[in-house]
Amino acid sequence: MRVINVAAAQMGPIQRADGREVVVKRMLALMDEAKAKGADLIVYPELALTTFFPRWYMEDQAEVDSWFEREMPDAAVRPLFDRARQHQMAMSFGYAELTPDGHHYNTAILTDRNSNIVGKYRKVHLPGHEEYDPTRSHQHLEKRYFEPGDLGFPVWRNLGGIVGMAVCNDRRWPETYRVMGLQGVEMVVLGYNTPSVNSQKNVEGPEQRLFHNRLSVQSGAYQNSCWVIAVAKAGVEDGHPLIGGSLIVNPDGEIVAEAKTEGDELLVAPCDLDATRFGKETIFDFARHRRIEHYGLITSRTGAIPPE
Ligand code: CDT
Repeated sequence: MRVINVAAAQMGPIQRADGREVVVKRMLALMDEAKAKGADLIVYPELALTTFFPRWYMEDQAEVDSWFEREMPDAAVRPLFDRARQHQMAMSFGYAELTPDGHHYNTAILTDRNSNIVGKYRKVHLPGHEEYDPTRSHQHLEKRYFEPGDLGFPVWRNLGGIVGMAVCNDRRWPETYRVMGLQGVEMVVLGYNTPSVNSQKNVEGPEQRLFHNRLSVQSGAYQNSCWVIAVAKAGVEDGHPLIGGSLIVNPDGEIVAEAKTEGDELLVAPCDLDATRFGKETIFDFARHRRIEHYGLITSRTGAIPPE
């Protein structure tokens, strides 16, 4: 057995006025609880340090940039790195990254037990739109504020396993998991901020959104025989509700832990990486069963083109 005790640290809402220091204190409390429960790895949500700011339409670039981190760790986040090292706990969390040469990404990092950053991932599948859209019940301006990630879907050796990352909307795309699956991924960690209602279809409410969350994460885990840890930022942020439903899913696609609240809530489960082997050596033995000669359209065509 190669067990990683994983803590999925769901976070309740972060209001627009909440400073990073306040948020980091909440993250530290979750980390201490994770340590008390024997966690080796703690996973926090997408954009864990701030409110989900892409719901706000902004024209002033200085205001936009105030939501981004220019270095990692910066002063506000350093206590998290220090505590994680003290606890000998690896961690992953999402934040808005502004690079020294002016690029903006929706990023997640992975650290080892000594708080060294061993992995960085930049969100590839950016949902939403670029301009203010008055037809929507709320805005989702990720395409305005971020560039698509430029790092692909790497995986890293950490904690004796092979770990990959994704961010929110990426979890809905089978390509995300498969590219990591082809590198032998054993655990995918991801965070999300998912509005409880579809801004373009108000009958799609929280129940259906939670269903789609489970469907995406469970199928990604099963089809690639890996663990998936999916962690929400949840609850009502300045009047805008986000779903909870954080999940720890095993390589059979089964849910082993699921959040019950929309607040700060810790799920801890022992994840045996050797449990990925059966699926990887049988029904999803890619080397034996994949037929890449038939998959060309996946990388040569972006949108669907139906026959005449
Ligand atoms: N943060 C994020 O990627 N949220 C999206 C909302 C999709 S609706 C524009 C998600 O896939 O959950």
